[in-house]
Amino acid sequence: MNYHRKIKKEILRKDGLFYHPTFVKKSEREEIIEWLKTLRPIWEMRYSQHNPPPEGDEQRQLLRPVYWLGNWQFACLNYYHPPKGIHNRCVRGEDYPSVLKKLLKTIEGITKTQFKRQDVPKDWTLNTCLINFYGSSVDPVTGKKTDTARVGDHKDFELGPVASISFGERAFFQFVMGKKDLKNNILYEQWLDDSSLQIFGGDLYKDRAFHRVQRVENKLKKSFDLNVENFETRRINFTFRYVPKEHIIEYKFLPLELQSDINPYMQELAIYSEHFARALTQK
Ligand SMILES: O=C(O)CCC(=O)C(=O)O
Repeated sequence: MNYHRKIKKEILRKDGLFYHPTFVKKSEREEIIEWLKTLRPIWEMRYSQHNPPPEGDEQRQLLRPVYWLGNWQFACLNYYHPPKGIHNRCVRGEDYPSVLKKLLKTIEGITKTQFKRQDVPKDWTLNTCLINFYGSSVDPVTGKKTDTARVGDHKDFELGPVASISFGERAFFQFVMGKKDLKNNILYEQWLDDSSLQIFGGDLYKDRAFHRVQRVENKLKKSFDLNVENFETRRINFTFRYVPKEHIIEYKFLPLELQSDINPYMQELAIYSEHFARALTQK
């Protein structure tokens, strides 16, 4: 079966998918980009001493620098993965800046009106956010650039709808059925525009389909002026998700071996973040 359908450049309301191409206002966009300059995104490794690569896999750096708000799901803690992987995975992070808090009130409102009630869990709130920086890594010695602006097939396992806002170059985003790169497995594909909002949820788009970013355009030939080391950022994506309060843990309460695995990241974050500096001193 060919699931492919063409998308029109307008607000879409489908069963489990919502898209608004110009959701974020110019003034809000400017405020968010200014605020982003205060962050120092980090490069994470997928595995760690106490969570080594499983057989057939190897240690690797993530393709892009990241920053998390609300709580930080370190890659080496294996991300939040209910129903089994819910403990010791989401470490309390920084709060959202006010511009994002305001946007989220609207986004949560849209979600509650546009999505089926059974697809929005009780207590659902978009309390955690992954900020992905897409672009090219730059070799500090040779200056050679490598374009890493893509994300392979995956699911977001947090419960309920996920909302995503994008800035910069357009990204080609696909929902696909089945993990293998089969022909005609594309459920839906669309370009995610600068300042757009996408929300997806429910059985089809969230639970059954995988999603991926195939490529990010490079038409504007300019990058964001951010503090991301050895990297040229041409797109930024915020993905907002829900983690129940009881599954968010303070750093000091993590088992000691997990504290030691993420300690280098916490130290790096603490250089510029009061929140992480404080978390490291709490006993
Ligand atoms: O960059 C995007 O549009 C999607 C990011 C994504 O798939 C994720 O954060 O899980």
